[in-house]
Amino acid sequence: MAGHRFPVPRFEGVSQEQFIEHLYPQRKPLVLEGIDLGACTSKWTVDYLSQIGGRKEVKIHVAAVAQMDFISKNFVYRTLPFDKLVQRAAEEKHTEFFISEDEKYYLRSLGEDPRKDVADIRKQFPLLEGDIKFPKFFKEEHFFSSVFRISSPGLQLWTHYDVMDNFLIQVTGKKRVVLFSPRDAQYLYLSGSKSEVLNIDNPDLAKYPLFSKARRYECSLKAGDVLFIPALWFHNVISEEFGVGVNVFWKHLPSECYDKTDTYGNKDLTAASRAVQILDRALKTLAELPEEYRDFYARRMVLHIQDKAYSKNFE
Ligand SMILES: O=C(O)CCC(=O)C(=O)O
Repeated sequence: MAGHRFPVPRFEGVSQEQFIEHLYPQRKPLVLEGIDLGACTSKWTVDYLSQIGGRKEVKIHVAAVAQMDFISKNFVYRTLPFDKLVQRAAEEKHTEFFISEDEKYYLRSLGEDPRKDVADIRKQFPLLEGDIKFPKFFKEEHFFSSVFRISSPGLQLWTHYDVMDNFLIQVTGKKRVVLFSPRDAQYLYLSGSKSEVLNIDNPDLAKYPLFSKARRYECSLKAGDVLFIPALWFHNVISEEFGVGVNVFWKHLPSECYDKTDTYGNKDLTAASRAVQILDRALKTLAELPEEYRDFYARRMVLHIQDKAYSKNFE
């Protein structure tokens, strides 16, 4: 496939100061190796997680295919006790299943009441808390959530962005992550925060011709790696093996910028949502014009937005 590919840079043994002073301000994805994550990377086997994680019910995504699609919803939500989920996600073929014997599972853990509470594995899985240390590269008071990500081998999660900074901790298993810059949003065929292009390795270029212009930043994560995903960077995740990850979101902007009802870390900032609503009203007003005039004023508005709101500080 044409297009530019870049490896995500890897850094070993980075100190808190190096990260905060030098790496973080660049606001680009990077992989940190050799961070002290506690005993989880060796302890969190299928047997251990099943025993210690307990029988708490978790809501999971179940799909007959590996490529999960949030837009067409080619998966169903089901509930399983946590221990069963771990066991089933670790096997290729299931004797007990919902749709098919080779169905795929994905857990994105939630808060107690997902409409009100954010996920924090330390609260929902207290017996596992002592096994994991989060990278101390942001202020504790900025912590937002910590989320279990448990997936079947082969599972691919759709390309999407979140609005908070994020450390994706790969605890066990291998994962390939492809990231796209927020500056390339115009090539990703977005529907809300998700890209319509599911098959990013072999895209249908007749349907999505601009996709080949999107710059791809790729990395492979192994147990113990931590991927920094800056807010707004699109990411697509392919689990090459059964794997357990935990991601930690934090708020790097003043708290009032974020939508108070956001328990997932993916609702647009309140000012962005307001601006989009105003734009929708402007578009309704433009629709009152005859086609020739609507087209002309729409082009002028695009130029005005580019002139006034685009930044030259990001590539
Ligand atoms: O690792 C995964 O399964 C998905 C990670 C992700 O989407 C995130 O950290 O925001």
